[in-house]
Amino acid sequence: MDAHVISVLAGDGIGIEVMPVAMEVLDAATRDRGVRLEWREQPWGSDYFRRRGRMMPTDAIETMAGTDAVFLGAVGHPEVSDVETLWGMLIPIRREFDQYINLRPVRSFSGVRSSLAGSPDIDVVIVRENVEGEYSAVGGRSGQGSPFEAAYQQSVFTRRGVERVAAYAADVARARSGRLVSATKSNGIIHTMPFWDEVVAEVVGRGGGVALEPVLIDALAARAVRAPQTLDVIVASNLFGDILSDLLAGAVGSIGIAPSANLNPERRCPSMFEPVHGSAPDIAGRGIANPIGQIWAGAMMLRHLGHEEIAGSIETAFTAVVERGAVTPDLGGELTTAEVGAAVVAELSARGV
Ligand code: GGG
Repeated sequence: MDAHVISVLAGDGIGIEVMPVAMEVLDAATRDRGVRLEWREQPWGSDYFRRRGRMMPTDAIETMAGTDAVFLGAVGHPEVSDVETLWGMLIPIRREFDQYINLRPVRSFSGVRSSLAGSPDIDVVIVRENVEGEYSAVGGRSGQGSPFEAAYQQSVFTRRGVERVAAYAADVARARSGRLVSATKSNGIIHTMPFWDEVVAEVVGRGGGVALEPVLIDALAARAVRAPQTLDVIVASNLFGDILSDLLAGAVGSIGIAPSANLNPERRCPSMFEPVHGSAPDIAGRGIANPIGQIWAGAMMLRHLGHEEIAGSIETAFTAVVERGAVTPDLGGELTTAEVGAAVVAELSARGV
């Protein structure tokens, strides 16, 4: 029996609703296949913050370090500052565990109406730098209360940080079409972005076998809407990668489908798997959140843990469910979160899993 201990952080809002559904799907897919998932559920998040004044206990990282992976739902609450929720939970986990790659696949599903005219076929992998860049704690404010008040935010791009994300993205591109688009803005951001361009070109050129195309982020946003079928693998900084992945997921039809993997490729620390969506307070508590992003993130987790075949069977099952229209309202359906989960479990069973 191959056993894995998983830290489960359902978090806030719809995270609490999609997480148990995804756990059920993963349990169903692994049962009888020689894999046992031992879930360690943690009550951390905004409710914990309101009771204890912090999103997670001080020894949270140490606690999770002893587990094989982190499965995260969503963080964010209308009554708690976004700075607390992100910098008190999501960002420290990414940084403490050096999860420097954020892998975000986005693809079309037949039968799911794209938000774009002509329903272009989208199949893109975004490789987002995940621990530095524009997400930086360096900065501050001055002149509060005066007309000269100002805020400063210092982006930090290190050679090592850019090199390792570029190398990872080049490997992903090599395994796919051999084409890699690098999101840049070196005409407007005149220090970090020319540095990004130089280092990405050096690393990709050194490895060979990849056609690199730097594209300004504004033009890339337009291209993602106008001609997403021309994109295959994109390497992007922390902020640009975050925005582009939401944009492309929205273009496919719903951000509720999109998964992401926060990876420590060297496996020195646990990696973390989460849907791209946030806590969605507007629909939280209604049982209608789309669980596919969380389920797909779970499949990515199993693949990372060495269970390629099981991951593939989950992906095949939820694809069949989505493509026959058994979906939540964000995709035009009428099913609840639990009903979509049950449909995926039934599909696994029908396929002999
Ligand atoms: N699924 C985790 C979550 O709640 N993400 C929302 C969010 O704001 N993420 C920011 C980021 O990925 O940098």
